[in-house]
Amino acid sequence: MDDAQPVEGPRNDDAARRAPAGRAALSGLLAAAAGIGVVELAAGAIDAVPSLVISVGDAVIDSVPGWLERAAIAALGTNDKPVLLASIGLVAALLGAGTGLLARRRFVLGAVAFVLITALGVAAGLAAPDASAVLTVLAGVLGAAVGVAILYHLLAAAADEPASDGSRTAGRRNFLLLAGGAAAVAVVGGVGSRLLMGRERLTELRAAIRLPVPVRPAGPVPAGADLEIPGLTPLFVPNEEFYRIDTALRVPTIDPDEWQLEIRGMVDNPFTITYAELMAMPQIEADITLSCVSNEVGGDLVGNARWQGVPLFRLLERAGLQEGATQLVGRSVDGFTAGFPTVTALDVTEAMVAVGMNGEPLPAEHGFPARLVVPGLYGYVSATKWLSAIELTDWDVDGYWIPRGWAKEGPIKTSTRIDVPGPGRTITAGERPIAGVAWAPTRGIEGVEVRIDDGPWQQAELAERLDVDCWRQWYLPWDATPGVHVIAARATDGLGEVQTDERTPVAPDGASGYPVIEVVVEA
Ligand SMILES: Nc1nc2c(c(=O)[nH]1)N[C@H]1C(S)=C(S)[C@@H](COP(=O)(O)O)O[C@H]1N2
Ligand SMILES: [Mo]
Repeated sequence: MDDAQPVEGPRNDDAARRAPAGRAALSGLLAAAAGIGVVELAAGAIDAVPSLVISVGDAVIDSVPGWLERAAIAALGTNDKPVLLASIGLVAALLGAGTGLLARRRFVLGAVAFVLITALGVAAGLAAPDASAVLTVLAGVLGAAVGVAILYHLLAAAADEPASDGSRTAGRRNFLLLAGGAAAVAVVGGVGSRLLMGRERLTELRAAIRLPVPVRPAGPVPAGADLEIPGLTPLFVPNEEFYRIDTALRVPTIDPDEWQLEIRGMVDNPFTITYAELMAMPQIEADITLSCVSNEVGGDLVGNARWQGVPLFRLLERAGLQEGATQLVGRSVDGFTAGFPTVTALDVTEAMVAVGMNGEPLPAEHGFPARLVVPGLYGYVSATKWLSAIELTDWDVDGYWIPRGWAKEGPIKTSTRIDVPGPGRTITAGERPIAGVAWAPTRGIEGVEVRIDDGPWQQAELAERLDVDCWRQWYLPWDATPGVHVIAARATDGLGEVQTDERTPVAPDGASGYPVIEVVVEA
């Protein structure tokens, strides 16, 4: 600092105004980033402090109209979460920069704006399940204090930059040092919170679990049930590749020793069951294809897995259903709900509270420690992850997606998908199989027909049947001739119903129509 010109910094608004606008905006942005970093770190370290970034994201998801949420899932698929979080980061950066510019004019104004924006984040955080109000407010205060302090010193340093003797000044050096420090706080906070937020802990918790031997194991997989054609989706989709759809920006981290499942509502004997008790109950295994109602014709929001768990009807038996308990509503720790007819849980004996997926405890993303899996129903009405309660109600209660424009009932439509020829759909002429998967859970697949160009519908070869609840691979040998070909496929379910050619969009109850692809065959 120059001895001859003591700088008073932004306490003196004139001095603050001397900070160049670009520097002021950058100061605000960095102050915001550091403030967020501090709060996120607190959120990572303390369970009762929610991530404010994620809470704001949750608030956006909750308040966005149903059509927009649907459009986002349609456009972004499983990238919806990263895109939302990046947008929040961008808005925070812009707000921070604006705060910096405001503070340059009058520091108090900038400081007040900073505090108000933090307060909005805190307000969103207070809505999070298990948020401690006191700790969340304290974290917000801490973040705002750090941010405002950094803003103050950065502006002071920026204002001090042009040196009277034209040399690189202490101000510039201070600014760079402080800016680097603020950026470091932001990065450490962001990365640290990610690490602390339970990834490792969950891995440990899951590793400690041994799935009990099921009393009713799934049968052996018959030879020929998986055709193993290159490019064809495997019969069982590995857990890491299984599609994921949910409204949870932060995967709930649940300690199974603290987890409980409540069975309540219109039942004679409401009860609560612990994870250990659930694991001690007789379990079944079942191969079930799960599909999202947002799956477009030909889309990949569908997967098949071997699930393990306790049949729902056993739990309902113990609870004692009351007259009029026509709906079973699954409730998640994160507030998500999904409801379906109680009779389905009674009739479909594979409907279960699942604890295992493909021989492992449920992965965190797929509902650890327990979720519902109901063959034949789209996930949005049935497959509640991170399950906390099973509520028996009448039909008037609506699950999460119903008021957002989706049908009250969601049976999975008979569908097929062409996987081969694969991505790009360009192949060379010769013997090339056409292959795919078809599913109609609870009804099964009896046939798949393929049509090439204007030819007749031809019966495809079906893989061995594994179970009516899971998809079936199919293929048709094809002598591909050079040119552009149009290939269509349609399935017939176990009741003899041919998949409809009537095209409907995914909303409100699932896409219909059969897939038609274009293949370029090169000589
Ligand atoms: N808690 C919770 N469970 C949920 C959802 C959700 O948003 N939250 N989404 C449902 C939907 S729409 C689908 S399609 C399935 C997807 O399950 P998966 O992610 O394991 O494939 O989960 C269902 N269970
Ligand atoms: Mo879904």
